[in-house]
Amino acid sequence: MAGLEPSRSALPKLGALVLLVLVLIAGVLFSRQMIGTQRASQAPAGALRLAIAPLAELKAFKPMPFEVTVRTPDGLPLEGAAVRFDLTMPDMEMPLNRFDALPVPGQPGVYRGEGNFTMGGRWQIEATAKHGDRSGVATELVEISTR
Ligand SMILES: [Cu+2]
Repeated sequence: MAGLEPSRSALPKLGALVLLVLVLIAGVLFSRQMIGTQRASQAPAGALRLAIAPLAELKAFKPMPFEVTVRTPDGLPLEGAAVRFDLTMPDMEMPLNRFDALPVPGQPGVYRGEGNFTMGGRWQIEATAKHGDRSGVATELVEISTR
């Protein structure tokens, strides 16, 4: 009948579908490790643009170094901003988990701080920058392993 494929072609199609799904899953997992790198362009007009980058594999119960790049609305690296991080859990109340990020010498617009995920689970990393009357924020959701 017209429109029906011979059965022998179904297997390669299934294989291609499985491969596609695997590639998509790998992409999602990889993007979790690469969080924050593409968020700067989503900032509202006039706001500072922030891009968060973890500097280590994210885990609970150990000091985690974070980096954030702060840019002006025009995209220029911004020095002299007051920058801090807040780690929160979307699914429960947690004690305030806030730390400052300090400028990295020789890297204009780059700030680093160190924080601690105090349990495993779903966390939000939020970085806030203020400079004069301008401010900006970036957030990332991550799943934190305890192992
Ligand atoms: Cu919690």
